[in-house]
Amino acid sequence: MRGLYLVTDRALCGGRALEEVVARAVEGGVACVQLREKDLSTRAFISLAVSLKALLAPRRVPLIINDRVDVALASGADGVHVGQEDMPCEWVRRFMGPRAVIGLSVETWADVVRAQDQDVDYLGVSPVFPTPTKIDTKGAWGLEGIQKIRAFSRHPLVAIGGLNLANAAQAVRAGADGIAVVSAICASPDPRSAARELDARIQAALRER
Ligand code: TZP
Ligand code: MG
Repeated sequence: MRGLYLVTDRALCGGRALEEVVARAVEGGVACVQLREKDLSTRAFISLAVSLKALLAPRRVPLIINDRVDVALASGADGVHVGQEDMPCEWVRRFMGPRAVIGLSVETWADVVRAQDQDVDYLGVSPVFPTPTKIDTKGAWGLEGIQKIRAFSRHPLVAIGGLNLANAAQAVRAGADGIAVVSAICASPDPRSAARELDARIQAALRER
């Protein structure tokens, strides 16, 4: 997981269709999309996932589903992102198969240590900074947290939480391989330009390392 990673939030898209915002974001350089839905019915969740998969597959952008292995399997998504209270990653791997992309959020140092023996494709460093987009968090890692995890972990790191144009490059320099954003793209009046500007900073910082 390298580059710019979009995590969706339909409420932040305002009146715009999620597919529209995602399509523009991908034009701007988003390399991976996670569909995150907390209140949709299973049927509507699958339907939205199928629609995003059809949009993303021809563009070779992977679709990751937040939490829900059933929705990922039903929609042909490329992977699943789980948190510490969700299905254990061993089970996600068993259901999704060896080629699926599995992401795991780490919120504490104990999570990071445990993840070292887990068969996941990246760690979501969550959250880097406090953010109104997700408030049920256990504090924030800060840039020092990314550095500390980078020095220890064998996994690629995707940083998330309060990241934007002003701090994305700093998170990469601290050791993040990917930068995940919600509001910086979903709430932008111009998701394509927002993605393009973010991606330019991220790619420049990745090249410097
Ligand atoms: N997980 C940790 S922080 C977060 C998620 C889903 C929300 C990040 O949102 P934003 O708007 O990019 O700060
Ligand atoms: Mg979760």
